[in-house]
Amino acid sequence: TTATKDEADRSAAPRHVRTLIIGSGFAGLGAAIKLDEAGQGDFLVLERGADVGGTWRDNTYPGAACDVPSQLYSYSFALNPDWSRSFSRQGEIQDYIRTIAERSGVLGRHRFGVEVLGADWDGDAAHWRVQTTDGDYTADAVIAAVGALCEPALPDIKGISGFQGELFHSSQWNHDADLTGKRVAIIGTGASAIQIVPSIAADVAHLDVYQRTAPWVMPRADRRYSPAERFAFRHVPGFQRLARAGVYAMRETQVVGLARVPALLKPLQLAARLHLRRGIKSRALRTKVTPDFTIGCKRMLISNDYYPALDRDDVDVVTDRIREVTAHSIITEDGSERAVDALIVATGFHVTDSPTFEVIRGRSGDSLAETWRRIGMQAYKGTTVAGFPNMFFMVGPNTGLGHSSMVYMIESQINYVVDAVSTMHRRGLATVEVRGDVQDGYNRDLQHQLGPSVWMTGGCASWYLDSHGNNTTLWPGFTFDFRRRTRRFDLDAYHLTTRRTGHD
Ligand code: N01
Repeated sequence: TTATKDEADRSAAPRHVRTLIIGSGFAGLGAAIKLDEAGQGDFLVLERGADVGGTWRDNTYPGAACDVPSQLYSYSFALNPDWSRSFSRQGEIQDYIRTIAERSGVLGRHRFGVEVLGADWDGDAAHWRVQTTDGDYTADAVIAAVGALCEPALPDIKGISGFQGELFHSSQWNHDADLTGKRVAIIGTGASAIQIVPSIAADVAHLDVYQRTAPWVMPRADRRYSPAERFAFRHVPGFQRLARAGVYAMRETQVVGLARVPALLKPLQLAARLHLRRGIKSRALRTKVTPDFTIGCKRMLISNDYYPALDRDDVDVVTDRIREVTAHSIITEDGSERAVDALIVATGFHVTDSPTFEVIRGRSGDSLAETWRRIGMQAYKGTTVAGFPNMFFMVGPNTGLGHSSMVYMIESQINYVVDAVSTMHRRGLATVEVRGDVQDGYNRDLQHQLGPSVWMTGGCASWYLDSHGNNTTLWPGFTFDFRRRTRRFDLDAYHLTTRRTGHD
């Protein structure tokens, strides 16, 4: 019966909503809550997972925790006085998101387990046609809140598909796989790997860490909050907002070193070297894991237990390039072979080449991926793209941060998008499409600002850069500047048509 009903649903006429939100992580959920508050409650959230939370629902690997202080890692409209630590762990963040979702009253307008297969702009009807595993929808506006770090990038290594042991990506941890007493290999030394390594090192028989590029690692100022602090967060008016403001201000000062004057990063690099020296006794190992680029060029990592874990006798750092994976081993370029029972690939995500970009087709019929291959991955205010009317991208190009909380950027984008949807409704606008010249100017200015930044000059290759060599992921300035620019939907940057006359 269920199958018949599903088939009937899929063949039925498309269901129409004013706003369709794709994804229910911090961005999609926040947009839903704020649309509702703005009286724009005619929306539906499609989420391919079984719950809200996005990256925090998916990344359940051992040791998963946030490297942004807890005080900054919540919506400003829903502070969490109950954080137990200064840097929260995955479970606590996921619980927070779920609690907010339940409290908000928007869960009834969520459809879980529904994957979006494609979205096409229908110019005649002035709406999006969205194909999903639950049949077709049409929507006046689409908010694509699909996340930037959600499509696992699997390494293209000879023989890996024939590996006979456990094999999984860090963001798809197999909790049924018991690693106790096994020979384990992990490929990658990014933010995910450096949390996994110390969490499993003591349990496995042997751990090989395959490092292609050594990361810079700083101390992690993580601690449990005292009962007095927790009392104050909950009961002393303004105390938590003050704590949040303090952490925010400290983080913002890093922008000056990262983006404006990379030379100012020298003391930070010195501190990281001291941290390395304290964490690893063996000089040879220290040399092996000393980075060869300026700190900050790639994401700066924080950990107190990564270096001591690498220093264990039963952990090896392998820097020779991997030549081949066989059924039960890894062979490196120098010809040595290491037995492996379980292989963890902590190799990151498709950020600038997400498969989602292939299935969104705009006014000309070109996909977002084709458009971005041609002009580079760019948007206006990280949110709208010329040729894609009434489509709003959350965590779009150049909204990422190297220093502070993405939740702040997400909330800024939410202001902008909710104002856009409200404005369209109030003014009877059928379409809003950012002007190409405005988008060009905005991005020229961004790349100009990014030019001297450590992300461009620091001597590293990173997922911050696209295939054109441009930094298309990071916001180069202060986050309050982004907040200021996204406070209002700026109609004059857009081509508009109205429902009544066809033109405005
Ligand atoms: O992924 P990454 P991640 N052969 O892309 C290596 C966020 N995050 O999942 O540096 C061999 O950073 C690659 O090597 P190289 C955070 O924004 C946040 O760790 O490219 N190695 C690198 O070492 C972060 O930046 C938290 O030379 C290969 C690693 O794999 C983002 O997620 C926690 C390879 C990939 O590192 C991604 O982090 C965790 C290959 N073929 C993650 N391909 C917080 O705490 C890749 N590598 C908030």
